[in-house]
Amino acid sequence: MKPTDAIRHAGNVDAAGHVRGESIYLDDLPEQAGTLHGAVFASPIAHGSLRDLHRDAARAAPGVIAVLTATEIPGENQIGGIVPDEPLLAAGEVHYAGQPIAVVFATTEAAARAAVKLMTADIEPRSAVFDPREAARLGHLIVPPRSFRIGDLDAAWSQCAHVFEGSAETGGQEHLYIETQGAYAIPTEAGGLRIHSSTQGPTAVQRTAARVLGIPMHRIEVDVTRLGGGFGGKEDQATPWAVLAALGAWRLRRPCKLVLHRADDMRMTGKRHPYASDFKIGLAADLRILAYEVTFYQDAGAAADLSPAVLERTLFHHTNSYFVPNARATAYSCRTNVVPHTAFRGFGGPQGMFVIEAAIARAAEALGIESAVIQERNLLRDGDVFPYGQIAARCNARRTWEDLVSRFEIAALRQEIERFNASHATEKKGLALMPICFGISFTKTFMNQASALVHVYQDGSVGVSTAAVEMGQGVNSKVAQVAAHGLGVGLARVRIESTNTARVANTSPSAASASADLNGKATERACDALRARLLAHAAVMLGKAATAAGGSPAGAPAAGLAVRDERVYDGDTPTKIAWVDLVRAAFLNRVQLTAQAHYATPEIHFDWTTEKGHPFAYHAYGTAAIVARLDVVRGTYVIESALASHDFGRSMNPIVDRGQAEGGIVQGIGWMTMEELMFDAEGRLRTNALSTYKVPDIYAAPERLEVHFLDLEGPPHAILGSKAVGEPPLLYGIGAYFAVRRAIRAANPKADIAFSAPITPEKTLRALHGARFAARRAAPRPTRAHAP
Ligand code: MTE
Ligand code: LUZ
Ligand code: MOS
Repeated sequence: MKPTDAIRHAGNVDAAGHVRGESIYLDDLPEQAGTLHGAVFASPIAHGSLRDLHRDAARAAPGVIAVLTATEIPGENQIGGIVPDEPLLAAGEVHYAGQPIAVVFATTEAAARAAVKLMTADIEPRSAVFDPREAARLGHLIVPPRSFRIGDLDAAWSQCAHVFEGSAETGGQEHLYIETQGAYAIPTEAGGLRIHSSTQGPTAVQRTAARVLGIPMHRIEVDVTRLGGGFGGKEDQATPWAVLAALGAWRLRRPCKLVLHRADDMRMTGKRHPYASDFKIGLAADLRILAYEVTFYQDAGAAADLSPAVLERTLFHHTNSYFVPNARATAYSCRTNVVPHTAFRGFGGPQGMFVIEAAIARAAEALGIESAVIQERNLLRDGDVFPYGQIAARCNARRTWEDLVSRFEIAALRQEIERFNASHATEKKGLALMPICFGISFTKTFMNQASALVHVYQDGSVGVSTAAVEMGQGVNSKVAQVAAHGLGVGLARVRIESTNTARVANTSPSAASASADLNGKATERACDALRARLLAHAAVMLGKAATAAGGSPAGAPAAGLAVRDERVYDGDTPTKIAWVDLVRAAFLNRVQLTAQAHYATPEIHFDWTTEKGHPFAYHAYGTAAIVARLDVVRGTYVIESALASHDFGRSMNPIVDRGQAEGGIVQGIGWMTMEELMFDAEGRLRTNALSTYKVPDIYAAPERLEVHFLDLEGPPHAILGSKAVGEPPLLYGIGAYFAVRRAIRAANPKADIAFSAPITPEKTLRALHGARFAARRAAPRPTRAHAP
């Protein structure tokens, strides 16, 4: 059954609260009397031995209650989730500039921050590594390298008519969620703690706080109302700040709040992983890709964090939406002396996909053809096998490509660009097509579970708790829609509660674009159970069934009963029983009005010893066209248009999904074009403010941004047939790099352009007029820490 139009067009249920400024974020929580405020003292250098910490001046400063270091940790000084390699507070050694060493708690935030400025540390510097390739050479790896293989690569090269090699690199990316990291920890009775955290992963906060404090998880309740954005930056890295607040609350028995200022957030938290990669691609004479070999060097930073999982997704997506019969992908997670990098929308997928797009562009440029010819020739079809063994099913790669090309008249657009380029000397345009394919499910199978707790209150209103964290992506709207649809009531009856570990336990983070599917399916199940119980009682009320002892109706409800529009229907006929009357009567007859349900994605599995399996519930597909217009004199450019034909399945909320697609595209364009992290020679982040780190604003968004919804029947594991949409559209942004590259080559066909993103105007200018720049090199300037 399809959701009604009223439910489908609900939009974002949070919208009214947001625009009125009434939505509650962490920093809006009323503070309890006696609340202390924390500020963090961090390592000023990238690597060294911590000899001494001078905290007396800070301790004596006005308002300061305590300065806590590693020695004050009652449990384990360890926050590493996948690999136990990250202390909460540095002890003995520091491994990156910005690594927390101590936390000050004071009566006001200003006092805490002033006290931090009085602290110094004696650190004996040690040599630091900033380049992932160098780290790999030195053997500084987070985990052993992994390889995905398909076919017989070594034999395939000899069958190739064309073979091309090269390197490609992509930079990091700052999440720049509007709400910075923060938490508020409040002691509760009998040695408990309640932690309000701006986290995507409430259970990670609970588990880690318990570990660090040395107490059982049941003493800690984590509550999340909503986030002002996460984008992956709060999947794992909300945890340290929440645990520091918890440490303060635990030791000082007072409520403790810790909210990072923007500059601290930017220098102390991890970003998208920069990657350096080598590729080799082999094509048959008919341009089929026969062989592809790729090596990824992931800049993990100083600790594992989520890097091994991110690395894995790079491997899963290294062939993007192409069928490659013979491939070998090897990935190294390299330990460097920068902040540990973390999840960011796409989770390593974009880094992998950039490289095969670079390989295709290299081949196309050498062969003097459009990349699109090679791309189109190699798109996946149903029945093709991915390098990890899963068979492509319900594959819409070609469908989205063909729809894009016809709907947006790409052939005409191409001609128009050629005419423009022929008639303009100082402006050039470039077009890139960007097909995408993204696997939906956490790559760690066990993480694909969620649960829901649904109460129907005796007045007919409904409260839903799940593991899903709302961060602007609209998951609350979708879960509310599922409940309204499942119970046959209006959306206004449904309230989505905060995400709370005491109501819904053992949660996976809201991530991997899977929150609506996992939590929606759990909610659907809980509502199925409630509906069955209520309809069984309706059958009794209508004289269609008898009531068994104890108030529970005997047998299944009479077939044909349903709740629609808040009324019980018998077939197509409305009965006299309204939703509220049914609920009231069921309650008086002692029918349980609460249901809890668990959902675990069926069928998925993966064997990491063979690197084969069926890890994804399904894949999201789509194709975009990106057009860049370049000012040949200045090296500046605009992204003129971004047009996409995207497979949403049957979108359950087109307003939310369009927002996700548009936001993802712009965020992806930002990563590829203007967002550039710069570090100084000591590994300190120089771009730690909005004045130096540029993200796309409304002027940088494409002048024409159109997303077409391919309305196709969705796969069964997608909630209500509506495909996951959180991350995939970001991948379209990769096309921006290639569109600018095409425009540069239109101006200067001999331009020597590295496959190095972001392709900032500075790099563009150098590519356009490289020879002239080489002649008079500027004085040394800050470089990206990972630059080769
Ligand atoms: N959209 C908004 N507005 N804010 C966010 O923080 N995070 C993205 C995406 N869209 C994000 C967002 C990321 S990284 C993911 S994994 C998904 O939303 C998570 O939500 P979902 O699982 O409900 O799609
Ligand atoms: N997080 C995670 C993710 O732990 N596993 C994943 O597979 C994933 N994928 C995308 C985003 N976050
Ligand atoms: Mo998103 S990177 O899965 O939080």
